[in-house]
Amino acid sequence: MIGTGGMGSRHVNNIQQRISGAHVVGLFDVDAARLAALTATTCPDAAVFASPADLINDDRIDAVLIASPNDKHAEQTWQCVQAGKPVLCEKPLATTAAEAWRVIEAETALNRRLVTVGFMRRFDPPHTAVNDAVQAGRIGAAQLYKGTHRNESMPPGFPREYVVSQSAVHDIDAARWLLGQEVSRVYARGIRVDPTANADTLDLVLLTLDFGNGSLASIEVYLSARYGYEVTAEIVGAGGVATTRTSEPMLLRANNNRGVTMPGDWLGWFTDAYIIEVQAWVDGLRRGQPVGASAWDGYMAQLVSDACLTSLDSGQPEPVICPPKPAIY
Ligand code: ISE
Repeated sequence: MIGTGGMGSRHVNNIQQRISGAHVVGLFDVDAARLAALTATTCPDAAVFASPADLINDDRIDAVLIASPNDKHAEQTWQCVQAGKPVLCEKPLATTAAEAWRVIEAETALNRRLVTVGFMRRFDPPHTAVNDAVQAGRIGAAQLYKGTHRNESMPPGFPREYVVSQSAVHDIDAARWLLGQEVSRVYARGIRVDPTANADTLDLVLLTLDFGNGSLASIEVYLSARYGYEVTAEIVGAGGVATTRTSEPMLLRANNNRGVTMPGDWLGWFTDAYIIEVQAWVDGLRRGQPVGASAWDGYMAQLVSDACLTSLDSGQPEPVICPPKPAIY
């Protein structure tokens, strides 16, 4: 495990307590206190490494899960590929498409997939149910992806590009996955709603994506929705519509109110998806079959993200020039 912040420590706890077939044998983080807390409780037998490279290249490590800061992902994933170690890298694979392409070059040189990118919605039961309906032809040819992605709030100083390169990449990947198509053009617009946001940060964005077969996507990403955390996805087809649904644990009627409690972030909303994702990754590794989003998906998410950021600046639709997809993907 490289990185033991909010996401990394959730993965550590899931692996130790909920995942079968794997356990945490090595940790790296720059925060010694976080490491001490984990080795004192959840993984007392784990070795603490002085650097990501030391962990990646140690013979005791069979596979690596990366949850370090975004700007470390591409280099650490590249190091795993160079070491021949399977790796699940939390999204985004990279902060730009150019950075992600270096990982693709390393994997294609090896001529085998080692990389899974942590687009966990591909393992989220409401999303997989929509995908199953689409794949089974139950709604006819998929025409339109409609997504809403609302965060309760964003950390102070959230950089302008993160609303797309860190947040919207989930929706971009989900649209590509559920429509089964590549993006050909984007149009991105945004509004600065939160007065505490950086002057250049647009915390409510609307992305319109065109796909190669004429299908479309409309994606709202709202980083300061205030009421809670919520993600929805819908595929409109030629013969029907498939929409994600979540079953809230309890409906509360009290004080003249009737409603459900909303989680405050993705760890609460996608609790099961993170477990299903890592269990599928571990099971796939044991079968020698990588699962989930590939480095190509990680690259395409950043290529579309780059175009969306350009569109936000230009105020115009921008093309997405997709290179040939290497045969290993
Ligand atoms: C965060 O990094 C995540 O990956 C969450 O799933 C997403 O909802 C959030 O907007 C991102 O900042």
